[in-house]
Amino acid sequence: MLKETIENLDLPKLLEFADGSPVRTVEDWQRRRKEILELLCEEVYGICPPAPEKVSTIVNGENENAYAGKVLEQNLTLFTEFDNKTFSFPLNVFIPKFVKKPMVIIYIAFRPNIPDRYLPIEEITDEGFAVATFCYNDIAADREDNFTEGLAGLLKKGDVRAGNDTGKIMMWAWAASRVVDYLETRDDIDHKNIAVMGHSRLGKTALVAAAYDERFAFSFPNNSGCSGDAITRGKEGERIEHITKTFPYWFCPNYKKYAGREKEMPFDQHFLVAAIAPRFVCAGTAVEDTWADPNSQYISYIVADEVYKLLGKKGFVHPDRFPEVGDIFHEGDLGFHLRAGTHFHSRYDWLRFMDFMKKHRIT
Ligand code: GTR
Repeated sequence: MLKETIENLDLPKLLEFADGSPVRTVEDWQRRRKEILELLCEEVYGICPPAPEKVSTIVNGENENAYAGKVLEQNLTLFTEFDNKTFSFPLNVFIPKFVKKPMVIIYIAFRPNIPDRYLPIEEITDEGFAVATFCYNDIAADREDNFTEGLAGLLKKGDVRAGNDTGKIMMWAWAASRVVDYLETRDDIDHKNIAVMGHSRLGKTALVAAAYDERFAFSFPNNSGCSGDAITRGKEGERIEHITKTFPYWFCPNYKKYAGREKEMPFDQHFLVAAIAPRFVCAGTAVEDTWADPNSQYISYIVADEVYKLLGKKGFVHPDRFPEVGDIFHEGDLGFHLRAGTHFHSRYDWLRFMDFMKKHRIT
C-alpha cells in the first residue's frame, strides 16, 4: 500500500548521482552525501557560515545546587571568532550531578525562559540527561530585519539578498554546532552521545544542524513539517508557496523559485534526513498538526531507509501502513512517533525522545 503511494510521488533518487550514475558503495554514498549537502545549501538553506577559528566561554552565573540540589546549572556566554569578527550568545547548561558523564541534548529554544513550557528542565535532568540550551533569537532575529542584526548582520554581504545567501535556519543550526565546539572541551559529559533537538521551525533547524555536522549522534525534529522532514511533493497543509511568502528569511532566496513547482526540485526533504545517515534521527509528529502533515513526514523516513541499509544499518522499522495515533517506531536508526493533539513540544514528545536515546546510546 505504501509502496504505490510513494512510487506515485516520483521522488528524486538518493542513490543516484546528479549525473545519473548509480550510488553502489559506502564510498559512493560519501560523495553523494556531499553532493546533497551542497545542493540543499544552494537551493534551500543557503551556504554554511564559516566554522570559527576560536570558541571560548565565560561563566556569568552558577548554581551548584539547582533543582533540589540535583543539578549543576551554569549561565554562560559563548564567544566565537571568525574572519576577524566576534559573535557571542548566551548559553545555559544543566548537568545532573548524580549521573556519570550524562548524554547531552542541545535544545534550540524559542524563548529564553528556563524552564519553559517546551523545556521541562527538571524532568529531563531527572531522566539522567544534561541539557545545553540557547534561544534562537539570540543568534539571528526571527523576523524580517533585513539581515541587519546578530549573526545575520555579521554575515551580510550586500543590500539585497540573492541566490544562496545564508538563511536563518542555517544560522540557528550553525549556533548549535558552536555549542558542540564548547561541549567538546568539557569532560563531565558523554561526547559520543550529543543530540540536537527543536520544535517546528527549530525542528527543521535540528535536522539541518545534524545533516551538516557529524558530531551530532542524534537529531530530534519535533513537528518539523514543511521544509523539515515532510516530503514536499503531494504534501497537505503548508507548502513552499506559503512558507517562502511568510518566512522568506528562513531560507536562501533561491528556494522561492520552487513555489508551485515542487515537481521540478532536484531534491525533496528525504535528502535532508538521509544526509544524517548512519546517525540517528527520531521524529515527533502530532495527529492534529495537519499543517505539518504527519503522513508526508513519515514518507521521508521510509525513503531515507535505503541509505541506512546501504551503510549496513537497520534503517526505519515500521509496518506497511500509514501511522496511527499512539504509534511509536523505535527499533531502527530512524524513529518516529505520532501522538494525539496539536502542534506543540509536549512532555510526551520529550519522554519518547529520551526513550529513543537511552535505547540507542552509543557505548
Ligand atoms: C508555522 C510555519 C511552520 C512551523 C511553525 C512553527 O507558522 O508555517 O513551518 O515552522 O510556524 O515554527 O511553529
